[in-house]
Amino acid sequence: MLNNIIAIIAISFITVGVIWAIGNFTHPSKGSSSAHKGILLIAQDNLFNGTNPKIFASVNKPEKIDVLNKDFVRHDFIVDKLNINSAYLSSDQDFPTAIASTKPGTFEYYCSLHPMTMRGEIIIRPS
Ligand SMILES: [Cu+2]
Repeated sequence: MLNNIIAIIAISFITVGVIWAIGNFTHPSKGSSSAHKGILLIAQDNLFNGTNPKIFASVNKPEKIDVLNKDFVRHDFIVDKLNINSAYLSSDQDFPTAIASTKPGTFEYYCSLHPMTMRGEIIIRPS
């Protein structure tokens, strides 16, 4: 009797383990995916990603970008020459868009509410 119970418990553990393994095999975790996810630009403490980084893209190859406001104040994301304007983003709001250009060049991005501190460059390289 005791042996049967131990056997049932063991089989249960094995079954759960196999189901878990199959689940992992058919639904690999998103972290291991090599798909291109684009750039996440976080507006926080009146900066973009802490350093207002240069953003690189190539001619005729749109680069996905998501601008996320992590501040309590509003921000926006504007690139005049690429016709990008997020409008005001409130706290925790995001603005998915793409950097796309048919010509190489350097384009300024900025927040219209904090243009002194929130400003950087987008560099479109020839492809
Ligand atoms: Cu701002």
